[in-house]
Amino acid sequence: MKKILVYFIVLMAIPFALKAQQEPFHKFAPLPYAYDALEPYIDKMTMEIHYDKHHRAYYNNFMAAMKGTELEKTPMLSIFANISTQPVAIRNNAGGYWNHEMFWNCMKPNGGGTPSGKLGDAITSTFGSFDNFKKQFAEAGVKRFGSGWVWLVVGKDGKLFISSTPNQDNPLMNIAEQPGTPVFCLDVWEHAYYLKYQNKRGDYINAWWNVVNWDFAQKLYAEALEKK
Ligand code: MN3
Repeated sequence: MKKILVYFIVLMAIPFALKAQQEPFHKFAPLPYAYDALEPYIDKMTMEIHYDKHHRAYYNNFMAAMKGTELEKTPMLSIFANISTQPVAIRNNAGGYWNHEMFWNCMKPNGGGTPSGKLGDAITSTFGSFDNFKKQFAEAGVKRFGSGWVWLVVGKDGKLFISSTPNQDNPLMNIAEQPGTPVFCLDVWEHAYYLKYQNKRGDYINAWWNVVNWDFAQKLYAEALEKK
């Protein structure tokens, strides 16, 4: 009787084992909220196209570019730490995939406000005030020539700084001019705002502060400090 029970359990487990095997190591995560959840600041159509077309294309191209290589089972942080050894298709699409997943989490419905706790304290002491931080962060976004990102980063010394990267690069990449651990980011590619804000990138950034997710940044900041 016991043997039959063991056989039964093993048989029941097979579909789960197969599913685990088929599931890719690098996953395409669902958007953490509805497409229209960030209205009126970020419009529904922009979110649909940004997530379901742009982000998905980066993911699919990343999957295709690494097919059959060890990257299929390599953690993103290791890929980024050695990105200089990879073809440009990996650099652009791994970056595009990972940066966007972070960006979705840096926003939430009914977001905004100011960060509290340790991150809030660190921002105030580093930049003088929260308003100064916002001003410098927005300036980095407006000044980024062409397409790219703005980041709030924890450096090797544990201190915060603002940086901007071109294209789909990020501060985790070993080719970054200012490397570190990002805790907060803003997409300033035109596809992130053009439908609603056209050429007015500054207006997009002003509106974006209303949907930022400081809880997420706070969590990443605590994790970054723990790793020191
Ligand atoms: Mn984008």
